[in-house]
Amino acid sequence: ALKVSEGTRENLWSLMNSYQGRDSRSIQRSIVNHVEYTLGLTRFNFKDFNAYQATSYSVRDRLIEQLNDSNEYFNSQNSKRVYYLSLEFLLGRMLQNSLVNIDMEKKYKDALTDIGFKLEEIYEEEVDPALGNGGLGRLAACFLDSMATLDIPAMGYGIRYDYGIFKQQIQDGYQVEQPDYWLAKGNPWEIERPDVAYPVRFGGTFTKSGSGCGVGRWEGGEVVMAIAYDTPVPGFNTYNTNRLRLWRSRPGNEFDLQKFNDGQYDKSIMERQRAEYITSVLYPNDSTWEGKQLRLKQQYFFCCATIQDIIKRFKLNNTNWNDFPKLNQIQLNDTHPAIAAIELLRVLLDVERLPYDQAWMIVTGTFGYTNHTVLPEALEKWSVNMLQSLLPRHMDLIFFINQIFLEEVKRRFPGDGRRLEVVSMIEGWEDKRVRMANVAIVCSHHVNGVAALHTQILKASVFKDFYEIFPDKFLNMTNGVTPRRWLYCCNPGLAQLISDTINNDDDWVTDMRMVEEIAAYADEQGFVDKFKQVKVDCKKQLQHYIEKTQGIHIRLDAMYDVLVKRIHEYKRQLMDILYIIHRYLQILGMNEEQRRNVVPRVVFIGGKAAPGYKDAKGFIKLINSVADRINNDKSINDLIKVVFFKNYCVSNAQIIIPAADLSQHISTAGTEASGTSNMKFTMNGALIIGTMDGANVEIAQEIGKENMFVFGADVHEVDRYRAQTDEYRKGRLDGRLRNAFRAIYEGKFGALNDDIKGYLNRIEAGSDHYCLSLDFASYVEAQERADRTYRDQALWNKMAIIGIAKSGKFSSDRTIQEYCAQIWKITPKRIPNPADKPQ
Ligand code: BZD
Repeated sequence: ALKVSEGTRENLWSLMNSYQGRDSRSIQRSIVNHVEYTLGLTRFNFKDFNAYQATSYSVRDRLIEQLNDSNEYFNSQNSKRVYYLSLEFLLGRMLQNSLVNIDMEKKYKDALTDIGFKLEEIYEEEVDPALGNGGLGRLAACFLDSMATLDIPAMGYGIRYDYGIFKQQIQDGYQVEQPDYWLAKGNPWEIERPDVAYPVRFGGTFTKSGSGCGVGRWEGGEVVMAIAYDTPVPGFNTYNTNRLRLWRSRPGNEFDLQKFNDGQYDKSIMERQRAEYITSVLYPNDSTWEGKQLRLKQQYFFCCATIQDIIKRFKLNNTNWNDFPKLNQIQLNDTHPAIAAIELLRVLLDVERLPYDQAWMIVTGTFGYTNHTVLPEALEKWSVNMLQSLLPRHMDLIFFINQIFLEEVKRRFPGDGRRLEVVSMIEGWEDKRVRMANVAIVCSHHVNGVAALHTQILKASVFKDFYEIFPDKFLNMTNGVTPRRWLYCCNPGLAQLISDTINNDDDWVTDMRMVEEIAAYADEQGFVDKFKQVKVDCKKQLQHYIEKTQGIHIRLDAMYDVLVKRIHEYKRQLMDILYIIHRYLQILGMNEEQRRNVVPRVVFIGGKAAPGYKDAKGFIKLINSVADRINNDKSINDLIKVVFFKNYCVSNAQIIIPAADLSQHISTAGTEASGTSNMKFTMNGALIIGTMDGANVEIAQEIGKENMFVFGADVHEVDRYRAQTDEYRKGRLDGRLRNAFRAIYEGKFGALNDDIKGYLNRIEAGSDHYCLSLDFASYVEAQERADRTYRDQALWNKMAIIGIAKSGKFSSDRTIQEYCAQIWKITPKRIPNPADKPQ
């Protein structure tokens, strides 16, 4: 490696000074340079898309310098690091967020205007990198932003999928999935690192020497390479820039010369292509578990490369393995990367040859596990046979640690056979499966839920037997969202109003609790008027977006009622659309006078259904059928408009969330682990109609229940209702619900899809796991409260303003501070900004 003297350093530094220039001319020069020399175009003629590319490269140059300086600094200090392992990072577009975080948005805007481009239009050229399904992936992205902003030496690790979450089209009311080949036009944000590559083995055989867990030798099988692609993650108002490292699979280096010589050239090439499949596609399932072999390969592939990378970095400065947990904290975003813990154990035992007890201490001192769901059908359980054939040593080690663990449980809970059965990492007798949650819990020093209620449920039921064994392991880390993307970037009008009002520049952007000050203005006419104007502007922007993308004209003077999230039975989009049917039937029965009293609503329902999830797809069809009928019914004079919001994703969430008046978070109590869009909507001045589920409970605590439209059964009532018989529930079917069903059966909303009909029939027969009938009456009542409140605009706006003011808790900065203090035991490390150095 090149070691440079201080003098050479100065010289090298000054060579790159041009990139540091923050004046318009320097910005323009770097953009035009990239047009000519990176893109190979002429600077005299390039389109918006090329301007987007060149601008991104120009911003990336700055980020790379910051990234390298940060990394060098942390290495020189042998800093403790946090590694966030996730199979999903739902980043959303990067250009605006990067510019805002390095405080150059205005400068780039002016520089571009000068050479004939509009920054806002250039933003629209960026593809939305969508390497995640929903909340879990987006949470990982918010955490990256907060960790960088809070000066935490951290890295994200994941997979660079060729295909992100599918694009949703609607044909004849049905969801149709289109592949999302997001890399088609290149990705200016990533840095390919062909030199950072690690081998990953699958299959083969393993032999063991010694007693106990022994020392394993794993040989043969198939070896693929993991290649690193880095994306810089700049913090807001800090020089610190972290790294997101995503792995891509490539063929192993060994080429089958024998086959080649036998004249099977094409076959040997095809085998190499198989390696590339591993990172081809993101699995589009967010709530049911599927034991696909390729998914397991993805998980191990990325964990294996990541562990090698982390160990390599550790070895730069360290030789004492006992320091490993003190210097490295690895957080598992659900169980998807849990195999990393077994991989670390394997490397420590078989490669580093540490004694078992020491290796085990290192593993359990390093990992933390975050759970994101209580739905039993979502918990990962890999077939023992599959694990054995793909990862023989890992399966062997899981059996080994399980045996030791169960012996300890036996000692502590003698005669409790039921408990042994439940906490075992292995389930079943013939068709054996590995319960990954159990593996993750035993291998981690902390296990957390993502909202207070969710953590309570983990402790009291899902992981009760573990909680009794390890009471100190379990804690709560209520989710949060980054106020940079979800307020400052997506709602500049509101951000400006906040800054102007609390008279504190943009300090609140890194200290959301400061926003509380605006509560004092909730009754002040001048402020309220400005707030109203901000909302109207956001609604205009959404109106324009809907007109452009879906060809639907919507009125501005209506309540914008929004339900956007993945489509799932537990999230109860069905209950919303059944309510809309009820509302429509009600309006049909009204006279002119009564209709004048109706609050006009535009109802937006959006979200993707997993491609194999029949019922969810049935709901989309029903929503579109209802929309079709209502929107074309001239007699109701636009009192209701229903829009199925197509292809809901991060970039259009940034348009719809600021424009919402009413925001629906209506899951059956006890099913939504947290929810995070509820936080985003609150920060943007929408009022929540919702159940006491997930983080809604804490939002109510912060902003006051009286500032939300809370309804529905709580967790205990849900339990009691579910314990009743079908007969009991059938006898109590809500009358308005029955009428809505009738209207559907009668064909008011077009020809009926058999699946959806079957679904409704089952509810009528008393099979109502998600409690639609139980909650319908109170839902209707809450909707009526929302209408009454909306008619009193002063009250409505006051509630919305208090919501914004008291939403400070839900910044992911607070969440990350809690992880740092309670799980990772790490403190911020502020890196010096070289620009501050006296020249
Ligand atoms: O995680 C979600 C929960 O449903 C939300 O309640 C919670 O707010 C967020 C963040 O904690 N879970 C997911 O989004 N889960 C997935 O996307 C997923 C993906 C692959 C496999 C299983 C689940």
